[in-house]
Amino acid sequence: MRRVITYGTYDLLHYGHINLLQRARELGDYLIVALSTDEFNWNEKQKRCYFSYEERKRLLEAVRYVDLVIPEEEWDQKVTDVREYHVDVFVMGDDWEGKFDFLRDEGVDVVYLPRTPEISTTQIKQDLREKQ
Ligand code: C2G
Repeated sequence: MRRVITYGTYDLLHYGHINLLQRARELGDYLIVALSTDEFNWNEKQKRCYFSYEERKRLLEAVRYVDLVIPEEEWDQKVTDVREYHVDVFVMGDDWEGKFDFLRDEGVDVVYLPRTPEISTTQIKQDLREKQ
């Protein structure tokens, strides 16, 4: 079984995220999503999520391409994650191009996939504000 992992906040879940998850899943047989916790989002990414970790986890677990959701609590957990979950492929959108190449030293394929250009949570929030 070829196991794939990817990381992210996934708040507000949108079709750009689904495009990423679908392509990531197609690179193997099993997809793990390491989902940023509320604390990690605020402390490390200054992101205050609309949905809590539990709500975001529930949404992702309902996505057909996702097999397992685990917490992302720190930047440095990726090496232990790929070892612990016997990961073959690490996938991120290409806004992260080059940032995780070190994982190749763990024998993991590192793949950066093109982002879906026209959609982002920031864009959604901006559109909603303008429509009020
Ligand atoms: N993404 C995408 N297209 C978009 C928006 C996002 O392909 N229009 C991808 C991102 O490239 C990322 C994933 O969807 O691979 C999740 O996006 P975010 O929740 O914004 O993830 P991020 O905050 O970048 O967290 O340790 C890594 C971090 O946790 C990544």
